Amino acid sequence: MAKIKQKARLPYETEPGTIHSEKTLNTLRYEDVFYTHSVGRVLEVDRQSNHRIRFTTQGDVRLQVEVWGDNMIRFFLAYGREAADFSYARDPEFGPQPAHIVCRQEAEGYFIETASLEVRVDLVDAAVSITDRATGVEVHRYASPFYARTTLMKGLDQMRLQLKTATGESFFGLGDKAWDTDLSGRCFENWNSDSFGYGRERDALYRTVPFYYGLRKGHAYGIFLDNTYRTHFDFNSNKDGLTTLWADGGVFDYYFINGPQLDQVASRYARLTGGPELPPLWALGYHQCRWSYFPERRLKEVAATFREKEIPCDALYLDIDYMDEYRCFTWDKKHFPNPKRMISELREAGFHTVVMIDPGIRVDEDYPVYTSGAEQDVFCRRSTGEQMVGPVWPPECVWPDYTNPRVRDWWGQLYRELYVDQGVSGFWNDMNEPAMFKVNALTFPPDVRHDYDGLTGDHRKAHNIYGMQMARATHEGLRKLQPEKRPFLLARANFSGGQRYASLWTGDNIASWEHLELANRQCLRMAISGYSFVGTDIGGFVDDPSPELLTRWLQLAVFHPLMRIHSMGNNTDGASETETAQVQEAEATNRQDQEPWVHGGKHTAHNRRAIELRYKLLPYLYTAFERHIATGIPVLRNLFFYDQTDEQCLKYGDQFMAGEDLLVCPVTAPNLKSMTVYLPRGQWYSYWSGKTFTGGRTLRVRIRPDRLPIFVRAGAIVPTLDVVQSTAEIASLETLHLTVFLDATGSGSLYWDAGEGYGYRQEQYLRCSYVVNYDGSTVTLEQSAEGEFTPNLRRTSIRLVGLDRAPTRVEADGKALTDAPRYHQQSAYFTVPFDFRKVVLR
Ligand code: MIG
Repeated sequence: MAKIKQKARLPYETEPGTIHSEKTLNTLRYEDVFYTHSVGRVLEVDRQSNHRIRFTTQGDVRLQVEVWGDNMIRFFLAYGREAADFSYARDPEFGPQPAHIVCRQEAEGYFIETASLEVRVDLVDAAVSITDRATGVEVHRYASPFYARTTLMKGLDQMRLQLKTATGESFFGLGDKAWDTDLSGRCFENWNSDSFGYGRERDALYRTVPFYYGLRKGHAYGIFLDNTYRTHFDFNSNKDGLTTLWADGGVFDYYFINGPQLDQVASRYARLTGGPELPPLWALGYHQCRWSYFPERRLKEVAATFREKEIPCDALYLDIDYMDEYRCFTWDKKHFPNPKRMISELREAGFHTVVMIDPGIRVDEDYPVYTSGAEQDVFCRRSTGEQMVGPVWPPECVWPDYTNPRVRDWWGQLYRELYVDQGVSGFWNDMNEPAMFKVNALTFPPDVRHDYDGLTGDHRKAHNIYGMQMARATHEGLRKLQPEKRPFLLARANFSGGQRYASLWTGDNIASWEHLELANRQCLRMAISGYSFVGTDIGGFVDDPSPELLTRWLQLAVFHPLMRIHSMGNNTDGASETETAQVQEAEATNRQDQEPWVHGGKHTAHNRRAIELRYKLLPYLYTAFERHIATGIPVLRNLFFYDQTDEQCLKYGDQFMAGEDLLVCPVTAPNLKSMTVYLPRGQWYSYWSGKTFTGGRTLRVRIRPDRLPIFVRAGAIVPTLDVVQSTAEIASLETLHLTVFLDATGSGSLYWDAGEGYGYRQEQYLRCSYVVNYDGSTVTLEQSAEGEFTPNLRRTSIRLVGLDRAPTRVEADGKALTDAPRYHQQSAYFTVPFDFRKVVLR
């Protein structure tokens, strides 16, 4: 029997019987009464400046259109007093770019034409449509006029845009969603939430990125809604051909970002909201974490075991238990009697120490952070004027209002002792949604007030940027305290643009195969949403991974820019008072250690091998990171970024490109002997065997326990280094390895610098560009260099893969090599000086 389809009430529609429109009688009383507002008929168009066009209309919603470039249009829709042109998300250094703009008015529409786009505003109701001029594809069209709603009790409570969805249109991005790669068919909410043990279905996670990609008829575009209130994105969940975006308040300030390539959308969004700084090189090494390592003896034991078992590691973390009863910026002296000595001893052994700092400040008259904060009036207040007091780790906390510049300065200075005097290398900001225990809302009540950089607002407006402003305060503080050092900050809650201040981990995940798959999906989604410096709790935070799961997770995380094992351990001592039942239950069953050696034998060997691969690939990763900063192209990209016209790429949503050239195929199920992967069009090499494959087809590959299937684009040149135990040893390496995966032509590059500090901004960097040509008999490989950094590297050991016979002669800069090249399985191996200009191989 056919299922009878019931028309579901759309989420933005009002519940019947609760509130009423303006048509209601004056003699009756209701819970609440609402009024609707629109832009209405366009009466006059005023081109205020070259790029800004203001519409005077009949309705009470104001519309302004700005051209921010030939491929970026900003729409500013405001009601009532909500009108300030202010943004936390936008990169302050970015603004409208020069564009070719022609405007004209016709009988029924006003047209704004740029080199790439035609924007039409209908005069009758101010509905907008946008067409790509080159392809003629309509990429943006209102399905109904823009709508705002106010209610007597709540004021402005909805700003809503409804767009037409094309058949087969796909949607990606939107920051942290554990859902499928393609977001179509579902409605999502953005509201930063502490999400302990979240699952695939859970909607609002720790961070908010109201930016998505649409892919329509092979044409990609992006929409960024710069609104910090709770926002909702419904991608055709009712199968009615509609995409509905709405915000619970504020200004509807959105950018249409044109492609047509996904990469172009990514890089334009990155221009708009900014990119991260180059991280210190050690931060791209392997990190070991746990809740919590203590006392000092235990931490030292972990450090020693890494070195003894020769598993590379650069950073060790201290979770909340290092503090004196959860007082941020203090030490538990019983467990850590002399932090400065301990940190410097770890440093000698090549380990950086990273410590946690939470936003909840313990209410305690004997605690200087609390007393100085209270004195300087830095803590959030409720609408009554009282301080906002609530439970987190300390049973009573107050929270700094990071939306106040004065408070950010105060906060930044608090790191002085840890960062400057004691030698802590990096920080980890947790619980900054802000998370609060004991209440279902998990956070502040809506009446809490915020400075919002002088504009003032309540928590509904500031909630989603609270964590971002904490990260900003920390980042800016660290920059001021040690201007010569690159800060390393890991933060949990965040908002669009927050990638300028911090890296992130995806929060409290679970040790399961499903979560391994989610981990990858979340990292990819964050990366294409502007955050390339991402990682997950490897092995899972809650529960214990099987040996195989931990290994597969490590193998995958080699390619996630933040590579860190973290697990919750057993923390029933001390914290139980404020813990939720869910946390207590998880703790009771979650007792195992989660270092790479815990499963012993071959498992340790596999885990070591994964981490070693990470260290070998550091030059490749670092180069990819630098390229991300320069171009906005994400370090990780779904396969369909490689070829957005190929539907198979979309189907294999978990495969991804790490950097420009490596195609990674995660193994997300146990006991696999083989699996099917997809190679997009073009020529590919197996990273491991050097065997070549023609793409545009699926491939059944054998799975080995000690590595993932990895492929390389033919023509790629991949720089690697020998394995070191920590990045501290890298400066003394003398050999760079280059693997050239031959094609008729190819290219690659290496970006390198001191790995720390800002010398690179004064020419102290090195960028080697390689070009290779192969005509079937002769290979020429040329190198050109730029920048003034002189590394310790002396030689380049080259492997040319894909030859069909052994070479007879190799010349470097006109001189024959003294050592004949070695030839093995279609690869030639030889070594040349690091600064070679041209190698010819016959
Ligand atoms: O309520 O500091 O996501 O990584 O280990 C838990 C203890 C608080 C949550 C973080 C997790 C961290 C834990 N924190």
